[in-house]
Amino acid sequence: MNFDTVIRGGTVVTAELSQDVDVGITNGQVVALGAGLPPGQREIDARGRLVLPGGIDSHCHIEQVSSFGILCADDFHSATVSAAFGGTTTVIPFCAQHRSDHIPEVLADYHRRAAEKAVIDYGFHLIVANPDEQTLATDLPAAIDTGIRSFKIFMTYDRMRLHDEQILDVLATARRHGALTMVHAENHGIISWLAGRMVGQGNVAPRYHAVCHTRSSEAEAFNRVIALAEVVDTPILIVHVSTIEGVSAIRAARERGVKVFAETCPQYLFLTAKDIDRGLEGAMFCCSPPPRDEAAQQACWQGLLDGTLSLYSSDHAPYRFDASGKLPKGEKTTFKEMANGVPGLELRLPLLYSYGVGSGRISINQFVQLTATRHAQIYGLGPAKGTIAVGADADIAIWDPKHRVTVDSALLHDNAGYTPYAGRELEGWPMLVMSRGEVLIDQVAAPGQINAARGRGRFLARERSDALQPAGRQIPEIAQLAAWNTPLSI
Ligand code: DUC
Ligand code: ZN
Ligand code: ZN
Repeated sequence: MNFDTVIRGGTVVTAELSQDVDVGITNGQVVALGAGLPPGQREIDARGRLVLPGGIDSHCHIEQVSSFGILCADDFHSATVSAAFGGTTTVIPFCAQHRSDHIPEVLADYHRRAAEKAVIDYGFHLIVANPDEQTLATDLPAAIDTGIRSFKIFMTYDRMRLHDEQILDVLATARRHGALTMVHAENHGIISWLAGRMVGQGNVAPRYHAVCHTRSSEAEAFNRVIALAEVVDTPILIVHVSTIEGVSAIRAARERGVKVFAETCPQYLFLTAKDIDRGLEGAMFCCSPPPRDEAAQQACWQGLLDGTLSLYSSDHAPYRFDASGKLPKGEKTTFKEMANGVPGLELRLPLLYSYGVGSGRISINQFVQLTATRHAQIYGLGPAKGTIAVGADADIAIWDPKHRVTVDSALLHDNAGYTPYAGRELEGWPMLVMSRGEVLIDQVAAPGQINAARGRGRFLARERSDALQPAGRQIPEIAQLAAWNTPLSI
C-alpha cells in the first residue's frame, strides 16, 4: 500500500496504550498502524516524539456575545488557529440563545460565521436561555436532528438562569430526543445577594468576585441539579467544577448510580483566588466560578484521577483587559461589570502535560483520555475523533516531550492580549499538528506558521453517544408509580 503520509518512529499514544509504531495516512484518515510501514509520499520523522490524538476542547466560547452583551475577543479564525497551535484539532463551542432570540436564527448565524473562518473541525452546543413551548417542542428537537446533541443551561446570571421547573423541562426534552444537558451550577441567590451587599459597601475590586461565588453556592446547585436529573433519570454534565464540595457531591451521586459527568478546567488546577487579589489586574483571572485554593486544586486533581471528573476542557472565554472586555468602565469597573472568563484554548494541553504528565501525577494515557478520547465518547464524536486508530480521522499532534517554553502572551495566537499563565516554565510542546491528514503547523520546518485556509474546518454533526443512555434508575416515588401501574410520561 502506498500512503499519502507516514509518521515514522514515534510513540503512538491512545487512552489505553502506548506503542512504538508508524502511522500510515491516506485521504485524511489513519489507514495503518504498525512497525516498518512502507514509504509514504510524505515522511514525518517522529523519533523521540509522542504521537497523540489532537485534543478536543468541548468547552470554549468563540465569537459569542455574553449575557452582558460583551463579544468575546476571539472569532472562529483566531480561536481555531490558537487551538491548533496548542495541539487541539476539534472544538465544541456554543451557539448562545439569549432570551429574546429565535433558536433557528441563532444556529444559522453561528454556522455561517464558523463555516467562513474555522481552520479545524467543530461541533456546537446550544445554550438555552428561554425554554418556552416553541423551544421545547420544536426548536430543540430540530437542533438535535442536525447533530447538535448537547445544551448548556445556567442556574445563575439574571438574563440566563432557569428555574427548577424549566430545568426539568429541558432535561425531559433532552431525555426524549437524545441530548446531553450541560449545567452551569451555582446558587444564584447567594451570589447576587452577596454581590449586592459588597457593591453597596463600596467593595468593588475583582477580589470580591471570588468572595461572592462561595463554595457553598457550587455545592448547593450541584446537589439540586443532581436531584432534578434523578427525577427525570437522564444524564447531565456539570461544567467547570472548582471546589472540594462540588467534587464530593458528584462523587456521591455517581456512587449511588446517578449518571452525572463533570469537567474541570486549567484555571481550577493552576490558579487560585490569590491570583485575583491583585487590584484591578485581578480581573484578568476572574471567571465564574472563580479559582479557589490549593486544597480545591488537589480535590480537582483527585477527581480527574479517580474518574469523578471525566473531562478537562479550557472554558476559553477570552476578553481583553480593556474597555472592550474586562473593563467596560475603565478603572471604575466593578467586579459585577467585568466580563467573566479567562483564555486557555492554546495552553490547555501544555499545562496539563507539564504539571500532570511531567510531574508524574497522571500517565500519558490518562492525558489522552482527559484531553481527547472522553470528549469524543461523551459528546458523540467517535470513532472518527479523539483517538489514533485505523479508520479515524488523522487529527494528530506530535509532541516533543522535552521542548521547554516560558509562557508569554506574545507566543500565543488568541486575541485576549494576555495569559493568566505568563511566566510559567512548561516542558513538553506540540511541534507538528495535523487535521484530517493535512499538516497545519510544523514548528521545526516553519516555526510560528500555520498552513490552513480560513473555513477549511468542517462542522461535525454528532451522534447519539452511549453517554446519553439513562441510568435506568428511578427515584423511589417514581418507582412506586410503576408498582401502582400509573404511567408517568417524562
Ligand atoms: N461560564 C462559563 O462556562 N464560561 C465563562 C463564564 C461562565 O459563567
Ligand atoms: Zn458556565
Ligand atoms: Zn464556559
